[in-house]
Amino acid sequence: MLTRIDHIGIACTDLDATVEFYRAAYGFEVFHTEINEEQGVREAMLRINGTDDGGSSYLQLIEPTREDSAVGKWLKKNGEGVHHIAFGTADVDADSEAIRGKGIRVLYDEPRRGSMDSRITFLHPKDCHGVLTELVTSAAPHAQGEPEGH
Ligand code: CMX
Ligand code: CO
Repeated sequence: MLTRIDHIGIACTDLDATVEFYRAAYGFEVFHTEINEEQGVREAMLRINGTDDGGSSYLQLIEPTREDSAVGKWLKKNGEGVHHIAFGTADVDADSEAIRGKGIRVLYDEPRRGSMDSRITFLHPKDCHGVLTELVTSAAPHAQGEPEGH
């Protein structure tokens, strides 16, 4: 069952400048940063709120690490902006298989590693009315650690 917005993925050309915008405009702080070479992104997670299932909601700011990555291609075509939405679930395997069974294309045979050791998969935007949709099962909340710099 999809129970929350896990994150909104925002593609940017300059991650540091975008992080600074969210800090200066709204006071959002960086919770976590990493490079995910498989996905071709350098990313910053800004934690917006906790939720009652123990998960959280984030903005995921993503800068491509290479031009031929999904985000690199998308940025070249569209410029900066909202790239995908991600729903949180306790069981990405079961939910993605159920959604696949409805005829919606799930991009991976098995979920892959996402931010903060989460497990993720994607649904094809052409089957979702133009929205690239990610499904996420977080690592156990205790494994997410404390925000950076705290
Ligand atoms: N949102 C909506 N539509 C999108 C899209 C997006 N983010 N990305 C591509 N599309 C559309 C394109 O506009 C294009 O439409 P038209 O044919 O009408 O022009 C169509 O989908 C095909 O796009 P493409 O540019 O040819 O790109 P590909 O088919 O090579 O790749 C996709 C599209 C969705 C398969 C690829 O982006 C993908 O595998 N995404 C999942 C992985 C990912 O995005 N990783 C980065 C984020 C990592 C993270 O969240 O942790
Ligand atoms: Co994402």
